[in-house]
Amino acid sequence: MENVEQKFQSAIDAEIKIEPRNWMPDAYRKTLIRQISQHAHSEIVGMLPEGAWITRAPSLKRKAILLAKVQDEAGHGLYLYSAAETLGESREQMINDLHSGKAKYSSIFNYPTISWADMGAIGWLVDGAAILNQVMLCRTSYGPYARAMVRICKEESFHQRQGFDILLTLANGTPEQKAMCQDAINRWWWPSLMMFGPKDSESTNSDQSMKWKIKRKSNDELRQNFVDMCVQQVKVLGMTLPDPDLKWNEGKQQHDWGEIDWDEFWAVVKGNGPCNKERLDARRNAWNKGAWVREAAAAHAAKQAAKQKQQAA
Ligand code: FAQ
Repeated sequence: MENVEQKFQSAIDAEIKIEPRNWMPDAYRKTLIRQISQHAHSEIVGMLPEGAWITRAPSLKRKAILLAKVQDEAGHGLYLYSAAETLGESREQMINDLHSGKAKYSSIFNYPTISWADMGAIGWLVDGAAILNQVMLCRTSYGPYARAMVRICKEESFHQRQGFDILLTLANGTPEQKAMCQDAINRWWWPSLMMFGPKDSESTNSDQSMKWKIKRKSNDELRQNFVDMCVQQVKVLGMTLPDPDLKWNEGKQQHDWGEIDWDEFWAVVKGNGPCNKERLDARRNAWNKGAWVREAAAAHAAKQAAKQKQQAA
């Protein structure tokens, strides 16, 4: 057994991708199922905050763009569920775990979207944070996950650009539009920083995930990259980030910044955020309302299979 584990680790160290039929330690499989399914759930639940604005987009062009973006998120969820299925987990089980509240999804999607500017802030900040994390995942050690991430990242970068474009338009608009833009940045900034997970010192999974090259950068490292990137971009908008402690540290060649409200983070992760209940209710309702579609598809597939059997006989 030790020998197989050594061989597995050597393959990882040599940057050889692990594929579904390769031997892998149980804990590696479990970690991947946990992370990939949480990631899939985040994409699906993540459609809800923006979906609420499709009918209220300010122009046909903005509506078409937002519609396409939300559809992309559904596609990302589907690639990711498929990647997790290659590890032996059924989609039904994953979806049951989401609906029962057992499985997690990203904390960020438990915040409300109260103005059109929130569509811009989600695109710029939430997709921006997601990209930083996901670019690293294009090189993750499990083949199907890495390959799914390549396509997802291409689409996410379009998402980020469309969000920035919404904010830039508002930033160059009337005083009310400018205020809306700043308000959205103020509300989404800290929750976006929380997307990267707990501090490294409190991250239970990071050490092992880094050894297995599932993760290539730590939560804090990615969060720092994100802060440094946003400080530059917010200047283009002529807006500010809501952190009085944010300043350039010449010695470290990076920005220092304030403390995240970790009590808020854990409350949201544990199901007590502003919209946790609403989000899960929406997903459960959608699942129940779609029962007839699943039944019709299964009945059609069974009929086709019977027809083919009859023709072959
Ligand atoms: N929210 O030990 P760690 C998107 C949990 S996709 C909720 O550091 P790990 C696209 C964590 O699961 C956004 N829970 O965990 C989009 C663990 O609990 P567990 C999603 C969180 O796995 C944009 C515990 O805390 N992206 O946005 C969060 O090593 C716009 C301890 O944490 C991904 O899922 C959180 N923020 O690192 C869609 C990327 N942070 O499972 C629509 C893939 C941590 O042991 C609109 N995932 N937890 O019970 C990852 O890279 C990692 O899983 C991390 C967490 C970095 C999220």
